[in-house]
Amino acid sequence: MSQLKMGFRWFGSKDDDISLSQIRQIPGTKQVVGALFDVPVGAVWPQAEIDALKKEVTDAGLKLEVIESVNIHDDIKIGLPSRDKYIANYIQTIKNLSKAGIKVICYNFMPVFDWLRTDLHHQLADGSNAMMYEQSKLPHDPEALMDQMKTGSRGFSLPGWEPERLAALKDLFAAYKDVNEEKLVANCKYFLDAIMPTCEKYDVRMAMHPDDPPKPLFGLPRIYKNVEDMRRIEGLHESRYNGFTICTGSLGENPVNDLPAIIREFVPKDRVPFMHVRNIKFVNKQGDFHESAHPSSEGSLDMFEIMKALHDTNYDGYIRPDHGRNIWNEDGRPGYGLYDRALGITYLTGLWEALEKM
Ligand code: DNO
Repeated sequence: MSQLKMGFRWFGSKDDDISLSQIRQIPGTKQVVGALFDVPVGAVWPQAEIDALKKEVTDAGLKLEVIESVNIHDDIKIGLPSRDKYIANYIQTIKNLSKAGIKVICYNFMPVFDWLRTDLHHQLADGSNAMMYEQSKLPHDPEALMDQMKTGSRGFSLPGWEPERLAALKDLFAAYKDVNEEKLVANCKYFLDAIMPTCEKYDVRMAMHPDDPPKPLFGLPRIYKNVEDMRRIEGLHESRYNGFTICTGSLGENPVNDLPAIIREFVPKDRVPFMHVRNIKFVNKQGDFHESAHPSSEGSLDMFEIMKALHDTNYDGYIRPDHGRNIWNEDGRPGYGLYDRALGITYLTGLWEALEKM
C-alpha cells in the first residue's frame, strides 16, 4: 500500500504553541513542514540554524524534507539590478538546505502580500471560527488591510506577513508601479533560469504556491491563478525541478478552477512535488467564502474527487492538510491550530486508504 507522505506545518519551538510530540501523535504523520522564520527575506539561511531545526525535528521522531517557505525578495519580483545579489543568496540557501536533506522548497511569487483574508476569526454556526474572505470588506487602502490583518491575528505572527518588510508599504507599492503581469512573469523566468541548475545539481525541487485569493488585488499582478497560468509557468523553464504546490483551497477559491483536472494534467508530468489540501465554503454567488473543515460535506470542494485524482495519477509527492478552523476552545494561529488540521489528516488518510483498497 502506498503511503501518503503526510506532513504538518510547524512554526518552530519559539513561535508555535503546538509541540513536535503532539504532531508525532497524529496518525499517519511523519513529516514536518518547517522553515526558519527569523531569517530576513533575501538573506542566506545559515547552515547551523538549518541543521539545528533538522536535528530538533529528527530527534522528535519526525522528518524534515519540505520547507515552506523560502520567500523571494521583492527586488527579484520587481526586477531591480539588486536582484542578482538576492538570487545568489537564494542559491546558497538551496545548497545549505540540500545538505540537510531538504527535497522541496515551497515558495510564492506574489507581489507585496502573501495570502490575505478579510476576517481571521469568522464565527461559524457550530461555535468554531475560521478565516473568511469577503470582497466588500477588502479595504481600498492596503495600509488599512495591514491593520486589519494585524488586529485580526490577535498577536500571532502570520506567514508571509513580515512586519519589517511591510513597514514601508507605500515605497513597496511605488516600486511595483511598472510591474505588470508580463514583467512579473519575465522576472519569474529570470529567477527560475538562475536557480534551476543548482536545484538540479542539489536535487531540491521548487514548488510554487498559487496566489491566494487567485486574482489581482490592489492593482498588483498575479501570475498563478489558474490552469493557463500553470502552463505558462511550467514553460518558463522545462524541468521537473520547476514545480507547483497545488493548493486546493487557494485555486478552489475560483470556482472555475477544476482541481481534479489540474491534478490529472500536472501530476503525470512530474511537476507537483507538494500538495496543500483543504476545503472552503462559498457563501454567495460572488465567490465570498470561509474556510471549512476538510470533509466534502462541510465545504464546496469535492475532496474525494481531489484525492481520487491524486490516487489515479500515482501521486507520491508530499502532502499536508491546510488551514483548519479553531475548534474545541483552541485559540490557535489563524488557520494553523492543532485539532482541525489533525482531523483533516485523519480524513485525508481515510480517503486514501479507501482508494487504495477499492
Ligand atoms: C498561508 C500559506 C502561505 C504559503 C505561501 C507559500 O497560510 O498558504 O503563506 O505558505 O504562500 O510560499
